[in-house]
Parts: sequence; C-alpha cells; structure tokens
Amino acid sequence: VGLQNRLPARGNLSLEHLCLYVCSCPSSLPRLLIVYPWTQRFFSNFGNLSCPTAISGNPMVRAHGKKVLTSFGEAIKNLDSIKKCFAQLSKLHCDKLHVDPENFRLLGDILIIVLAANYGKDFSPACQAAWQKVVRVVAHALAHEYH
Ligand code: ZNH
Repeated sequence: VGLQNRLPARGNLSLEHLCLYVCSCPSSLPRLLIVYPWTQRFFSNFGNLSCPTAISGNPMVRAHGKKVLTSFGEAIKNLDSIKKCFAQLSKLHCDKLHVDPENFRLLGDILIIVLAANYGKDFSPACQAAWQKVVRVVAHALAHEYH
C-alpha cells in the first residue's frame, strides 16, 4: 500500500504494526464522546456519561472503545479487501444502529489526535498524511453499504 515507509522511523513498519498503533489508542472512543457530546446518544444504555471523568472511567465505554479500535486495526490488515471485510458491519451501522457516517470521519480525526498525543514528535507531517489516508479509507468502507 506504500504507507509503511512513510510512518515513524522505527524500522520497517508492517500493516501488523499499524494495527498495533491503532490498538494502542483505545481512548479514542471516550474522547469522541467528550469532544462531540451529541455522539453520546448512541450509547444511552452505557450508564453514566455526565462528565469527562465519568466517560473516561465508564467500563462499558472502555470495553466498546477497545472493540471498535480492534476492529479498526483488523481492517488495516486487510486494506485491499476492506469494503468486503466491513460490508456486514456497514449494514449493521446503517440498518440497526442508524449511525450517521459523518461520525466515522469524526472518529478518524480523533484517532489521529490521539496518535499525535501518544507519539509526539514521531508523528511527523508525512506520518499524519499517511494516517489521514488510512482513516479516510476506513470511514469510506464503513459507509459503503449505506442506502
Ligand atoms: Zn461502531 C457496534 C466497529 C464507529 C456506534 N461498532 C460496533 C461493533 C463493531 C464496531 C465491531 C460491534 C458489532 C457487533 O457486536 O456485532 N464502529 C466500528 C468501527 C468504527 C465504528 C470499526 C470506526 C471506524 N460506531 C462507530 C461510531 C459510532 C458507533 C463513530 C457512533 C458514534 N457501534 C456503535 C454502536 C454500536 C456499535 C452504538 C452498538 C453498541 C452496543 O453494543 O450496544
């Protein structure tokens, strides 16, 4: 995919590594709910979301954040067949969960901010450029089955 060699100078990064980077950012979902509070409405059954500390400490949010980011990471391992991989998940988000695809883009941007916060200087402009592409592809794939 040509993305590997544009990521931080830590030797040769494989897609497996990219997946690990994503999975090292489970705080992305809690951050989404804090920064864009209207996204909380999808998680009304998750208990106390009254303030940032409640959201970050909420075990259901944390567990779901892990699930979403793990799935995100898995998708990266299959970038070539990502639409196929996400077809079912896309249908689920459209038909059952009614999540506006705009939220996939927001989560992608949040992930990039979390990566920047975690990796600091290593997260160079070139690295960000590569990640912007990755999150765009993922958001696009998840929105693909919407009708
Ligand atoms: Zn989502 C669910 C993935 C985004 C909302 N997700 C889910 C799951 C998964 C996912 C895997 C599980 C499924 C089953 O169980 O079957 N997501 C995902 C991804 C992404 C996402 C990969 C990105 C990229 N989501 C999202 C967003 C939102 C959401 C942004 C909003 C805001 N999801 C959701 C919900 C659910 C899900 C609501 C359900 C939950 C429960 O459990 O209840």
